Amino acid sequence: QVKGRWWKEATAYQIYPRSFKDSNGDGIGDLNGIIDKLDYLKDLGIDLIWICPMYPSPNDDNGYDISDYQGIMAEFGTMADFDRLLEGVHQRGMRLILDLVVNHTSDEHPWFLESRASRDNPKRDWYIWRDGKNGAEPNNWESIFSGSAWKHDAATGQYFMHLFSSRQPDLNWENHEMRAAVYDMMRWWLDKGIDGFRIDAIAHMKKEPTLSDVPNPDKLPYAPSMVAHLNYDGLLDYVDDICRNVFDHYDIVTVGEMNGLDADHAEEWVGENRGRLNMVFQFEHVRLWEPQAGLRPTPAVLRKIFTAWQQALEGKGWNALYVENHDVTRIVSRWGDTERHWRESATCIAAMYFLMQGTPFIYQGQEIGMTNTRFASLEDFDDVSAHNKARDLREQGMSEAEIVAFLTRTGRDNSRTPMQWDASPYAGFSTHEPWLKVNPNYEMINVESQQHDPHSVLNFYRQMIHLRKREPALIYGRYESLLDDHEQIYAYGRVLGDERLVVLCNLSGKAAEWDARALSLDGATCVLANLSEGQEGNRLKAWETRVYKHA
Ligand code: TEU
Ligand code: CA
Repeated sequence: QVKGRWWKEATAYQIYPRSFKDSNGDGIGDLNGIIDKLDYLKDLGIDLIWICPMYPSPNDDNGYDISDYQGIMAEFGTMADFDRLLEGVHQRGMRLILDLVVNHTSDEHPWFLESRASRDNPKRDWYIWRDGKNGAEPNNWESIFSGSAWKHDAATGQYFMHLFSSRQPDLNWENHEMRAAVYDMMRWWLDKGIDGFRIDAIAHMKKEPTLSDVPNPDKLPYAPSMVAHLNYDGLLDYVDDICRNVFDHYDIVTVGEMNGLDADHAEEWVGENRGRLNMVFQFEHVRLWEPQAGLRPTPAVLRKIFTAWQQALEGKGWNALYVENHDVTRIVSRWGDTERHWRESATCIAAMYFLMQGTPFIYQGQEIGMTNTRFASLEDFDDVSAHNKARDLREQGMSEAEIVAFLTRTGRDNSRTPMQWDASPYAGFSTHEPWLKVNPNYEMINVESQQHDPHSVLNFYRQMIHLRKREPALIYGRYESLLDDHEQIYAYGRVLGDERLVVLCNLSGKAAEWDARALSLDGATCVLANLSEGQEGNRLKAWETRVYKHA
């Protein structure tokens, strides 16, 4: 058993650089802004930082369309700034991982410019080019960002594949020269001394080899195509090749963004005896909330998913724990209650996911309970996928107001509004109007106002992080699901030797009781709570959470 690895004990923090902190007053977050906030992160208890892409990019998808893998986006700074950032992180005893986006590049990447130049260009096969079929696209696949997954290129008369935006052509992982170039790039960053990678969209790298049409029972213009490229058969061969050529030669941490994986197959990806990735961001709890449903998941649903992952990897592999990132709406708006129990629900959900076995990730702003924002019109949205979706919905006959309402509920821009540092104009993020509007609630929800309030969401996170650092059972202990049939309370234990901690979360707006015969806290001490009163007997108030220790 590989125990005691630094990344298992770490608490991780995700930075969306465009929205974190602007240091030079142009309304755009940057690397020097991150450097300015390293002490804040250290003080919070963060050990590991993941920064979303900060490479040169035309910003069709805010940096996830990379035009130079070995540079820094001019708006974010220079390579010298990056080197200072890395040094600043290491000086403080923290680590830094970067976003590795190799399912696709930007259409402005030199590789693609060459590839599109002519049919016989040596890099033609680095991307996925096909002839059209009967005057239309090569197949009926829908892009993840709406519309066709193919774009016609007039210069050579063929189509190229793009599973995301049309400015993000997919790399052809069947091509070994392309792989070798990508591996050189990975080594270049690792040799610079970064501590690992979060691997973007890894689930989509392998495509169904014949690129045939997918079933389209609803006769849509383009058919949902996940069956042909989400965790498709053979994907693990690509992963093995990356590991053998690059990852195996470094002492790093790797986290794959792995939609389409369930607990039953988790070990294949992160089983310690398989030697592949260290962790994956699984999607089962995130996909629960599909726009259409919009319903808060019950404890039973969450318990089922999380318990399956906890049990599948016990003693075999390691979980990445998260409830927010830059692709999903804010968790307190999604699962909590921002109207009546904002603080309580933000902290209750926090304790629920954070104290399981795995490395917890916090997305910027989550630690102060940032919420979804308001959008007055389509112009308030930045995200390319939101605009593509709007186009589709308009074609389906939806009104502008309905589209805005739909995107307000579901849009990724909700989690990309500038970080709320204080109550000054633009929330202390910048002195200039930011690239995306600040959430109007910044005067109420911000770091400064929570810093010295012992009951704030921020201080709950800080206490929770430090509790986890103190209690080995919260890191290495076995997870046990408790109160299995409870309709309001999600409860679990963490057991290591003689130590036992119990996490209780009332995920509802009503008081909840449990049967003391099913779970007794006799002799246990409360070590973390989100309400100062309460703590009486077998009863939790609305959205109350308490953590107990038996010793
Ligand atoms: O997201 C990709 C992603 O979430 C897919 O893997 C997922 O299967 C799909 O969205 C299901 O709805 C990453 C980044 O996190 C995101 O910000 C980028 O826009 C995207 O890749 C393209 O690079
Ligand atoms: Ca700036």
